[in-house]
Order: sequence, then structure tokens, then C-alpha cells
Amino acid sequence: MEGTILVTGGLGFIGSHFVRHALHRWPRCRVVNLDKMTYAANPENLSDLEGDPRYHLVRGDIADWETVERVFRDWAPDWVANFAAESHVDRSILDAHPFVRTNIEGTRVLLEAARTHPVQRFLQVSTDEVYGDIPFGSPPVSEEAPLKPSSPYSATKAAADLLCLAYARTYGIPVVIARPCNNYGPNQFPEKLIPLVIRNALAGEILPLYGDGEQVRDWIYVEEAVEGIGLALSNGRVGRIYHICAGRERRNREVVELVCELLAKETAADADQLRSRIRSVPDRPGHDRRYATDPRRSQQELGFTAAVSFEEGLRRTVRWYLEHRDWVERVVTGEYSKYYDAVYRRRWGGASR
Ligand code: NAD
Ligand code: TDX
Repeated sequence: MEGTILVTGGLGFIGSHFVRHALHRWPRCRVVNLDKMTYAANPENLSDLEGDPRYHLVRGDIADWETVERVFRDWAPDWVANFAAESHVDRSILDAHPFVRTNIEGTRVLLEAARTHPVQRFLQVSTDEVYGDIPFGSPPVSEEAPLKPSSPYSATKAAADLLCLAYARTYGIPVVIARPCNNYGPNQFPEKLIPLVIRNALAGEILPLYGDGEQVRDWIYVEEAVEGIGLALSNGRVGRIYHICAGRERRNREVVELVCELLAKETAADADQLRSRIRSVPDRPGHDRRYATDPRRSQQELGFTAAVSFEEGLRRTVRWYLEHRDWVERVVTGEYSKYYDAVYRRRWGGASR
């Protein structure tokens, strides 16, 4: 691949891993990162790229037509990878509005821009949550399964997917959709289960499990997920959907217990003492019991397989959080917002180019 890749939401968790992966994987590409810098963004995630002439950050909103149009005009992207989203289910239950605006309207604006400034591929980063609950005992679903989202978050992601497919059919936009399962790894905001449990364990707080803790998720290590998403961008067929998943289903309770065990191995903490702090807390309304998606299409058509075991990926993650306690504290105290304002003004002066 060569040319310019427009990555949106590249200062978030998965997007920042993708930016680094893209620069490494495609040395003849440059990356323009369009990010609104919400609470979930963190320029520290990519501070190693400061000064890299192949990387440029633009602060802006994907739902703002003038901003997006200017970025397409100034940078003429050949490829688009849309990671930008409001991504936390619990927040969408409290207030769906920013989810509708960014996840649906933002995707529409990007698609419109791609109509007037054609691109080689428009990769939409979706989620396995669009199918809703997959009953226990039934096989993982295919990419053609009906969409039955349960939360405001997943409903907006499903709506964005349908818009992408409609723009592909109606206007010929070369859309490819990637639907990853639950990602985990370094740099994840500690509102999501795994980093939240690590942080609470280290802070001596309770480890909250929603409801009975028997809900099942499929977990993929983020560095592998971005490899799969990259393959969907470079090799995916237009109009096609690909699951980027690991086939490693785990109950939430098992996940939290394993975090306790790994933390105990890496520190002087006692595993039983950590486990004794696991508490059942009121369930998330509409909570999906199980996600399970079939990985075969991405294996066969993209050559993608997730190889890192859950235990190994979680060990790496626990070690990263132990080595970056200051990162976590800055993120949760809001210190990082001062940092990114300073970085942005110093390096990019607030202009789009
Ligand atoms: P995140 O919440 O960590 O980061 C989102 C990023 O998008 C932030 O940098 C934020 O500033 C930016 N953003 C938000 N609104 C924006 C807007 N209007 N304009 C420009 N930028 C905006 O998200 P994540 O966990 O890295 O998820 C990335 C993508 O992957 C999302 O589309 C999400 O739906 C999808 N996904 C995530 C997971 C997961 O486990 N985290 C799994 C499957 C799919
Ligand atoms: O404190 C908690 N206790 C708990 O039991 C939290 C934060 C979560 N949970 C449960 C809810 C889920 O069953 O753990 C599971 C994982 O929760 P989250 O980390 O919030 O992720 P999830 O809701 O599964 O969604 C994630 O994966 C799919 C991402 O946030 C989405 O963006 C992605 O689309």
C-alpha cells in the first residue's frame, strides 16, 4: 500500500495502535490522524511519533462537515480507516446523544466526503456487538447474521454499518467493514473491564462484576486486532464484512480472577486477598450475555489468525499497567487534557495543516 491513510480516532485505544502499525507496515504511506480529542483520546499514546514526518495530527470532529471536507481537500487521502467513535456502552446508557452524533452522523459525513474526494478503500471499524446476544450453546455467528443491537452504543454502530453498505451500493464508495471482538492491551482507558479491574486492584478498591459475572466475551490482544484491521483495509473485498476475532470466549468472572492471579505473580500481592475483593454489583441494563463471531472468513480471505493466547496477552497487559501507573492516574484525574492541549499548541498550532 502507498499514499495517505486518513485514520480517525487515532488517539484512542485501538486507533493509536493502528497508527503505529500502519506506519511500520506500509513504509510508503503517511498517516493523517483526525481526532476530536474527547476524554478517551490521549496524545501520550503516540508521543513516540512526535517529529515523524510521516505522521500528522489534526484536531477535529468527524461530524463537522467543514472540518472533514478541509481534511480531504488538504490531504487527499487514498485510504480511510474510521476508528472514531464514542465506544463505552455504559456511557451510551446514560446519554445516547454523543453516540448518535459521532457514530452515525460522523460516519455519514466521512462517507459524503469520500463521494467528492474518491478513495481506494473506506474501512469502517464496527463491532461484534451489532448482533446482540448470541445464545449459549449456539455456534459463533457469520457476517451475514441479522443485526439485533441491544445498547444505544451498538445500535449506533449497526446504523453506521448500514449507512456504509448503502453508500457502497448507491454511490460506489469502496467500503469494507471490520467487526472486532473485545480488545484489550496497553493504553486502554480504565473505564473498560480489564484496565478498570487492574487499577482498582492496585488501588485497594473493589473489583465490580456486573450481575452474576457469567457474561461471555471473546478477547483479542490489541496488537493482533490492528493487524487484522490492516489486512481488511489493504486486502478486504469491497462491500464485504470481516470478523476480527480470536475465538477465545471467557466469562467475565474468569477474566477478573485471572487478572488477580497475574497481578499476584507480578507483585507481592496475595491472589486470594485480591479475589476476595470481587463484588457483584447491579447489572448493566440490557446487558448482552454472550458475543461470539465466526473467524473463518478473515482466516480464509485475509490470512488473519489471532495467535497470542489470552493468558499471554493478559500478562503483557498487566505488566504494562504496572509499569505505567502514572499514565493511568493522569488519565483518570484529567491531567492528560492539559498535556494534550500543550502538545497540540506546541506542535500543530491548532490549524488543520
Ligand atoms: P476509544 O474510546 O478508546 O477512542 C475513541 C477515539 O475517537 C478517541 O481518541 C476520541 O477522541 C475519538 N473521537 C470520538 N469522537 C470523535 C469525533 N466526533 N471526531 C473525531 N474523533 C473522535 O475507542 P476504542 O476502544 O479504541 O475503539 C475504536 C473503534 O473500535 C470504535 O469505533 C469502537 O466502536 C470499535 N471497537 C472497539 C472495541 C473495543 O474493545 N475497545 C471492540 C470492537 C470495536
Ligand atoms: O466494571 C465493570 N464490570 C463488569 O462486569 C465493567 C466496566 C464491565 N463489566 C462487564 C460488562 C461486559 O460484559 O465486562 C464486560 C466487558 O465490559 P466493557 O469493558 O465495558 O466492554 P463491552 O461492553 O463488552 O464492550 C467493548 O467491546 C466491544 C467495547 O467497550 C466496545 O467499544 C466494543 O464494541
